Amino acid sequence: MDNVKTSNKDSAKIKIVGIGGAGNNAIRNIIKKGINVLPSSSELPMFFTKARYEVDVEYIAINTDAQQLYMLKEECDEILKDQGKELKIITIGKDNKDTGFRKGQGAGGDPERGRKAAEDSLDEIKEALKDADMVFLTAGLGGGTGTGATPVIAKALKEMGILTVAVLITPFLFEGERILKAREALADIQGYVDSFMVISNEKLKNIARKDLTFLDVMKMADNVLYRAIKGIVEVISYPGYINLDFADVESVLRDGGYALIGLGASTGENRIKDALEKAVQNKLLTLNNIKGAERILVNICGGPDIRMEEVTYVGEHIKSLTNRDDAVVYLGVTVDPKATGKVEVTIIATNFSQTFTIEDIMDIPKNQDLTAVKSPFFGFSSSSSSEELLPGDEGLFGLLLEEE
Ligand SMILES: Nc1nc2c(ncn2[C@@H]2O[C@H](COP(=O)(O)OP(=O)(O)OP(=O)(O)O)[C@@H](O)[C@H]2O)c(=O)[nH]1
Ligand SMILES: [Mg+2]
Repeated sequence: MDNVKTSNKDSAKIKIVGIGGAGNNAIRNIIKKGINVLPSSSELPMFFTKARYEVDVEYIAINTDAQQLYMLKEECDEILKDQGKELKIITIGKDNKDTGFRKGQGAGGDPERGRKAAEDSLDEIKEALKDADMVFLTAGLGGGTGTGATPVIAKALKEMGILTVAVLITPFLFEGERILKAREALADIQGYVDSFMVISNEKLKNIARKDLTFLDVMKMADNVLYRAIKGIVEVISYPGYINLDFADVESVLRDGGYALIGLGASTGENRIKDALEKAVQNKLLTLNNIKGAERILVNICGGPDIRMEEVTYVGEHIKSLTNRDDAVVYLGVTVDPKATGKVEVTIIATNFSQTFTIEDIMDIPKNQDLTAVKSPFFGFSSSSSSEELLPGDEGLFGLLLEEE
């Protein structure tokens, strides 16, 4: 912990970057659903106004596919204009006779083209990211653009010393050899970013209710991704009784390696116990257990009726769940005046003592033949996961799961 670099400012610039088709969809979903960086002052009790931490969130979409980017920009700018913002888009790459790459026309499932495109546009990408305090990189691995470009961008961010967290989606098993490409890219990315989280389409498919459609499952993945990023950004920005700020979050995420984010919400008599349990055993992310984690950030968000004993309960239990005496816990409490009756627990756990294999992280069964299916042009329409379909949080954390 001694050499963890932290910032001592009262504001932070966070950039959320979506790379390739799935990454661009993720950006759309985040912008549509929104992140609460600033609750309006009138909603807050007086004493919170002092604890406010300024967070500026900027959205950037990167793709080789220019048409997807223009459509996305039009849609997102309509929503962002109320906040006085717009989506920044970067079409990467330049014409290349050797690889057959044409600027603006996509990478056709070839990670090599995606990689080259990012390298050809690296100056523009770095220019767009250089003033960030923290960057989220999000992409679906398995295609050409996200798979090839994300490692290049992650490497550049490491060289710039910017705190970087990757939130990655990995393919369904039936996508065959795309999994092999995803595995390779994940191994690279993990060497460059501070922390990374993986949302496995395959895992979601396995735990989802059996009557769900293909698109429903992808939307679940997109919503988990949304909740993970929203969880981290809101912990930093939302004012609290016990306030966690950027430096705390940075201490947990800097050089954190595999990161688990858990989210749990509950109401009723046993709400705190229930919410904590759900957050710790987050079925939606791979490796759902905080055992072995050295650094943990926990934020409890409740209504004004949140009880002292509830906060104490979380504080007392969380460390024992890691099974480590040296675990460091950062505990925050925020109060949302509109959330009476409800508690939400957000957990980010990093620096696990055990080493995880890429197969563990991606949920790939042992002895699986992954080369059988050739799917270089396995296509997803760019708006496939854009509409609201799920009934809010319940949909994400309950109704859609087989066992709940
Ligand atoms: N959950 C979810 N997964 C997606 C979505 N779109 C694609 N994926 C997954 O992400 C992987 C990569 O797909 P894309 O993001 O479309 O690929 P790309 O990076 O644009 O690559 P090229 O189109 O070849 O340049 C796929 O194999 C799918 O497993 C989406 O909207 N939601
Ligand atoms: Mg694409």
